[in-house]
Amino acid sequence: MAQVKAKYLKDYRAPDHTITQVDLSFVLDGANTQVTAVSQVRRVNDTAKTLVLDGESLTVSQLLVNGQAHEYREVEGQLHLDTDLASFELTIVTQLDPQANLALEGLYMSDGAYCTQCEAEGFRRITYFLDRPDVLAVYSVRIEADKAAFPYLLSNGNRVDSGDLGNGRHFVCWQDPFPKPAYLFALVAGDFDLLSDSFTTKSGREVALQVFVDKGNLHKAHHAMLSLKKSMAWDESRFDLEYDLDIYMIVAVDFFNMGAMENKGLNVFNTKYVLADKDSATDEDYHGIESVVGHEYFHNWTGNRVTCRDWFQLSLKEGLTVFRDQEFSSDMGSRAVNRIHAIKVIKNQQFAEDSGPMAHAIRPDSVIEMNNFYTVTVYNKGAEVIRMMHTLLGEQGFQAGMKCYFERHDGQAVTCDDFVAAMEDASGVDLSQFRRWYSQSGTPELTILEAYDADKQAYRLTVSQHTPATPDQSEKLPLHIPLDLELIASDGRSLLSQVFSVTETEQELVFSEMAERPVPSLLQNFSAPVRLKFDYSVEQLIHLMRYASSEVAKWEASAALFSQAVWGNVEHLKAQQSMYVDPRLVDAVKGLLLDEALDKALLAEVLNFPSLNTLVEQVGQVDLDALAAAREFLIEEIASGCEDELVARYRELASQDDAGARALKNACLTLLLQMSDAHQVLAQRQYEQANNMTDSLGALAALNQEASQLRDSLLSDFQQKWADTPLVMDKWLTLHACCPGEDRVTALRELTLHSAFSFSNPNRVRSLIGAFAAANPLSFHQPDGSGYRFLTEAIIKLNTLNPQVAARIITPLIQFKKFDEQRQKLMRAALEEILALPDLSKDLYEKVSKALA
Ligand code: B3K
Ligand code: ZN
Repeated sequence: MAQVKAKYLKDYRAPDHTITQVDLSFVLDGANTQVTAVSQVRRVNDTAKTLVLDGESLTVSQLLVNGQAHEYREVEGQLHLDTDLASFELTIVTQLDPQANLALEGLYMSDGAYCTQCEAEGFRRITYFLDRPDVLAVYSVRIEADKAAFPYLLSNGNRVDSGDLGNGRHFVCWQDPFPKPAYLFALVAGDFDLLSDSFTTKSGREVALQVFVDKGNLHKAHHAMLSLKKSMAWDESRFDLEYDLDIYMIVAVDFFNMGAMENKGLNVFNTKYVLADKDSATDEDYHGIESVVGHEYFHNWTGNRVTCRDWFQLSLKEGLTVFRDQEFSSDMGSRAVNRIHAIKVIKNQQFAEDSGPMAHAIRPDSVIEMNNFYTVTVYNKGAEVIRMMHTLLGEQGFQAGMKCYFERHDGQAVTCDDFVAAMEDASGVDLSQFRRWYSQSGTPELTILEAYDADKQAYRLTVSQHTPATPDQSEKLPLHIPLDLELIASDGRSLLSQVFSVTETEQELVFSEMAERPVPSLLQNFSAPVRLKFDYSVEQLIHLMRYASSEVAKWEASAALFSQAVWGNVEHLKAQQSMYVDPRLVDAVKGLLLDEALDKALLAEVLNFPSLNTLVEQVGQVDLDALAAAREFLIEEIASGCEDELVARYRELASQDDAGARALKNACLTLLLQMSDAHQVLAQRQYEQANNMTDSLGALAALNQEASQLRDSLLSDFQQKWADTPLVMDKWLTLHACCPGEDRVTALRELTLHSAFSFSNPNRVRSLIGAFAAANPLSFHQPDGSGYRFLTEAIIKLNTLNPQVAARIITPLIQFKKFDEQRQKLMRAALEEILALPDLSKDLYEKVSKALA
């Protein structure tokens, strides 16, 4: 493969030239699309003699400097142009073929519409440019295309002109008054259904809101529109941030590499995060739409108005914006349940990333392919780092920090350090040690020991922190860890609730006047993204489930109780002893099922016992087969111990029409079906009577835990019903991908030929192949290696088709260190095969070479 070089944060240099204004003109004409870019270039480094522009897969047909032809060289995918002018106008005309662009980066076609994706470095596939986020220019855009096929021609900012050109062609001109980096540029041309609305900002400005969807889908756009209006209102009330243009557009496209993109004034979305009605979308889909619409909207301030100096600073906008979208969801719905979902992402996925070959800090030090760093670490751990600052500063201090950040940096491209400095200066809280969270990778372990001195009535916690070395970094320093804890008396009274700052390698917390040994609720609300090591007894955990003030702490206690019991049985299996379930555990679950006052969505979270992936994440090395057996045994025992209560609760919930009730009902159903086939009839009835997708899919998912005739027949009924709705067929593909069974791969290979599947659409690939590798660990890790083979074949195909998607779905294959020797050998062999590909993409090269290093 071609030489690949890593880029380093330490090598950052301000640009020699900048571009202040660019006028783009697109003549959209299938394979012969022409782009003219007229840039006003200014030299910022007086000694610079060469302008170096980025470009990829472009054909230049003309290049002028101040209207005169000028010499240039193409050097390793860049364009070099010698000049010592202090400022000049640069005109470049390029040709490109959007139809041939299957990587879905730059200008490409999605189902007959033109659209763009420029973040991180896609603009260089549109024209030669200073494609770096610290070059901010004012854009004007003219788009010309066939009028019948492309009645809507959209770009950033405000529409300033339009007209007919004869020959059935027309044009539209756009102007974006806000200077922006190239990654926020967008263009869309196509024929859509349009949902229009408006929002009046708090200062009284009227903003036109438009959601564009594929023809025939207008009725599915309302939830996205409602979510947008809620987001706009929320950002005003909670963050005092108002929208700044006269129009906000969202376009939903079917071919998209990720969830959505925050281009200034013109968001492009994956249909998955726009389209919903209750027949075809689950409650979870509705929630996902609200959160992604919010996320992209919130970027308008955290990302667009203030952007990143360089891509190493990605968490500046992503961590902060995830934090903001999480807060939005929590203010709109259940704070506890939202927090639990966020915690699960960290514990299941981020901890896995941090203990694998791709471990990196939330501000990475080196990058080969930037697209590989849109990770759970940068996004979700990044959001936890922001949340910790929020915890340390409080809402008021944090908001003062935000205000200071915008006052200092509006219109600039800045660093994570600039953000922390604003927080620090506005609040007076010293964050110097805290900054290490930005540069240090790996998951800290927080070990806590307790001691009680009855004579002195003193309770002591000894807290120590240690971050294991990661492949990218051997030395680790102590971090500033906010430790939120509650002490609870034996009668359930809360004795103390407080956030402590842990800053030393080891430190002690002593609590006096403790008449008895309290039960500690540690790391409440997951106050830091660390692994907590505390040797809880069964009684202590049950006490927390009953009395902890925080609902999240109750859930944490239940999950810990369950995990401990599973690991206990894994030991029994190893010692060839029979497995065992503590009756107190069954009683605790029964107690929760009988507690009508408990929030239903929260109880559903408790009953969705830790998944195999969650459990795998808790240890360094795993015997997957023993773990799966122990987990299944425990669930079956709990379910049979609570069978009557589960059935009663299920029946009572059947007629209730709210998301919490549906979540709990489906959790009960899943447990009942795992316990016995006799309950299949409940699932069948639920499927047949369902008037919404959450109920239909809940029934299918519960049945999908085991092969059965009923499962097969309902799945084929589902397929017939939804054959014409790709987003629902994705759910069908995922059900197939996640069904257990030794010969899953044969069935899945056949499904890759099914008309519902296509390698060129990322949603289809993620739903079938991605879901199989990430969410069906037992089939993926079949000892014969068939799961690895299947994934590898798909990756080899995607390497040339869509490298970004290939590099995303490879994740479970590079995290092989936890598995036994035989499996590791097979996984490594698969990776060797990929590494040897003659045309290996940078995206895959970076991940595979690190995994094999
Ligand atoms: N900023 C985009 C992600 C771009 C991914 C590029 N590979 C979406 C978001 O985080 O809002
Ligand atoms: Zn984002």
